[in-house]
Amino acid sequence: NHVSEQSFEERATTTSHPLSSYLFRLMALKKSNLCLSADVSTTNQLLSLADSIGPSIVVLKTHYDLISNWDYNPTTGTGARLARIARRHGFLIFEDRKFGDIGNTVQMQYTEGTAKIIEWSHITNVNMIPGKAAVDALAEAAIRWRERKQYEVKTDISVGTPRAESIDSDGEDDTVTPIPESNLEIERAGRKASIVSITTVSQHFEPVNSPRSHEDYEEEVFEGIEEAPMDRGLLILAQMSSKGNFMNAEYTSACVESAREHQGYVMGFIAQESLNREPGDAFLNMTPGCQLPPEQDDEDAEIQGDGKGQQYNTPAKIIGLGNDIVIVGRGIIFAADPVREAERYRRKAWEAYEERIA
Ligand code: BMP
Repeated sequence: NHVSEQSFEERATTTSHPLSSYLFRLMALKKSNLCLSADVSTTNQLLSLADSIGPSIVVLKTHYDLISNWDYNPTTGTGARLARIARRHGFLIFEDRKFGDIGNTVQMQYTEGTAKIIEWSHITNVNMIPGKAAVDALAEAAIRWRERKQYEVKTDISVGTPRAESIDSDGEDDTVTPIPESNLEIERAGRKASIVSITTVSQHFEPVNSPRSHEDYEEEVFEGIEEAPMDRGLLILAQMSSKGNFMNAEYTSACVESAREHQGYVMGFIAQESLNREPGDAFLNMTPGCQLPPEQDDEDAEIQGDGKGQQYNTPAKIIGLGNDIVIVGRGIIFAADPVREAERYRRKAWEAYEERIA
């Protein structure tokens, strides 16, 4: 349809959602429409993966409740550390929480409780089974949160947080993958030119509980990319990849209606096809259930499911259907060389996008 023929640059200027606009610019800059589903079991695995795959992706999807040692500290914990890696590599964090309860409960789960998801995750999602009120409630919570943040920034009552991240083994009991010498050295599909110099940001922060000196903290940034806006966004789970799921056409249409009612907060959908159906629609469509056949195999080979209900399509098929971002988990994580495999997925999904808008 109309929207799927537009470039991401164009969509960055036409969307009314500040976070979507940022994401579209990031996609154009990094030449990536890949989201990594970081379904691992420990904090170190998560942070190492985020750091090594960061250059290839524009979104990193978490399930924080899969992490056995998730650290809830708001400034030194897992969420805060992940947010710093996200800032350094230029990607957004998406907690795949699939909220699914009455409005009051989802508000509390989103902003309070152990994980305080809204603090570290730019994007989250909702399972609209309880009705549209769940979306209304999350939107309201996000507005209130933003007002509070703006007040904190204005009155400078927030504590300075470290702006750069480095993974060390302090207090962690699992294996540590060192950060590569310099990510600037890694040339990926000729995109080296878009990566700029190292900016020292020591003047901006005071490391919390850190034995390191300021000089140890340096931040690499993608040229032209500023920090993500202090906005939050929601994706509505409108279609699923799993076999025999109960999300029928009527249900999906109700999801689209709800999205239209909250354009300042809802960025788009988790779906299997583009849900931009009417001329005014300009939503983002992100699609899980994505794998590539092994490199040596036929590109068009059928991909088997995982034996637990998951069904897979190739990036070419998914992007060809008008979806914008492919979400890949085990296809990358379980590869012999995840960094190289992430690049293969990024390239395939990007080529499919280029073909679509051509
Ligand atoms: P994998 O690529 O390893 O199959 O992982 C897919 C990821 O996407 C999982 O984290 C899963 O929870 C999520 N997901 C999905 O597979 N299908 C959906 O319809 C919605 C999802 O969030």
